[in-house]
Amino acid sequence: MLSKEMESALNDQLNKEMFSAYLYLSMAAYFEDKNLPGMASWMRLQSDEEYLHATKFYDFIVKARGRVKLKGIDEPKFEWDSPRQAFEEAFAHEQFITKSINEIADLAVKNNDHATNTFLQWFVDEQLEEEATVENIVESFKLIADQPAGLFMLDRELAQRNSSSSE
Ligand code: OFO
Repeated sequence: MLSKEMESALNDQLNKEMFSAYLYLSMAAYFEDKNLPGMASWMRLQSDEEYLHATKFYDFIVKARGRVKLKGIDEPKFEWDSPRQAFEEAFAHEQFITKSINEIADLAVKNNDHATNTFLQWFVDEQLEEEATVENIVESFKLIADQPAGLFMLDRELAQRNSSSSE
């Protein structure tokens, strides 16, 4: 059985994952508007992944006999100065999510809640991967330095992502 403190932290994280899905869907719409279909598709898949992350929290809370409490999702940003800025913000957001996951894992350790701590280890690994993936894209943006041909190539490259590339 989850402690009330743990239940609340897991529900908060569920909300953050839903916000991530919303944020990346908003970025996908931004890229659609900029005629960058590869980046739009990449972000759309990222949004789908975040929804899956949220439902992993949902399923765990139910399994651990806690109570899921859904909260309002903040309105995501609508406009970015450039495609590069959107990916830089996605990277910063992933760093924020990593910090949040680590804090819940710390809480689980402090409370001797081994089941929650074990559940969270999947997310600890996933965050390593997510940060590395988005950071690589940010590095590619730096290399192309706003050249249209480079942007076109990067868009084509990001279009290659498929839903099975990561969970
Ligand atoms: Fe759920 O990993 Fe990104 O936010």
